[in-house]
Amino acid sequence: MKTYICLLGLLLGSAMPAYAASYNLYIAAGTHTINGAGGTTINVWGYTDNLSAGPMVPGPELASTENGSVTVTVHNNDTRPHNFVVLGVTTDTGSIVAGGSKIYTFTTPNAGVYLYADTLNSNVNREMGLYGALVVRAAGGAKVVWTGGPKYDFERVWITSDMDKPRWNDIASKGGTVNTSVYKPNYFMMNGMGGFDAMRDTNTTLVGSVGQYGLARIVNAGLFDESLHFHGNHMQVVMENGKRQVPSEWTDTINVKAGQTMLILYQIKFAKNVFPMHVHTAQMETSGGVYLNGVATLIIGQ
Ligand SMILES: [Cu+2]
Repeated sequence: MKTYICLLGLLLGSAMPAYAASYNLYIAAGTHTINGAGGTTINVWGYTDNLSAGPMVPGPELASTENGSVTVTVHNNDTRPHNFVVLGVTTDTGSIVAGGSKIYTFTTPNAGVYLYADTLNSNVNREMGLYGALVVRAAGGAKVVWTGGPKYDFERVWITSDMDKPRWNDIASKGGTVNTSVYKPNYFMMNGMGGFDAMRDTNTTLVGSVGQYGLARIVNAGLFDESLHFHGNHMQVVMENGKRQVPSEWTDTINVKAGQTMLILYQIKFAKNVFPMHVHTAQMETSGGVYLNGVATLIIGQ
């Protein structure tokens, strides 16, 4: 559940109000299903904002604006210790005991996108599904990447991830000790979905008219680097790990390293055309060994 309070806007009628966002996140154990051929149901741990629902993989999107203030109360309803860290933003890496809760308050930095995750347990907790995105938008609702920065017409958040079901999820969910020196993921996800769903999901596909700019806020929550290839046009990297890229680079393939973030601007070039956006590592295009049910989505020119 989230609530927004426009502090300065209410008090002063300011044109540039500072927003305060407040969230409750619950950590729970449960299952996550990947649909389509090769898909399966995996034991996961995740954050959710719905106490009566199971874990969400990825966790709920947190949103703020430049220099906004965010309060996140994290309730650990699991039987193991967990934590909540916004990478590059918050510094408290201490654990929240089972059954306990902790309040995190922070000011959001540059507009962009940030990974939040459980950093405990040698990456096992993150791999199990404890991750999500913090989106920081420009002040005042402007469709610019940051105040005074490049414009966009529409935006998507893409969270990529991977899971090693037999060696990590099956073991950790049953209380066993994962041998973290062996990681051979067999499920690769785009916004928690296999590619077959992600190529149809209207919150994931990049859809626009010729000339429009789509902003993709990309978070690699997985443990493998993602080499993402965009067909149909070149694009510009405008931010990497919260750092603005000026002048930005034109490319058709980007490498988003494990745990890192990137913002790209892609201009729709062709009407009535469909192009793929996919990971360039064949193995990572799969779920349960089935090709194209991995990290993939579509770019659609209307
Ligand atoms: Cu390609």
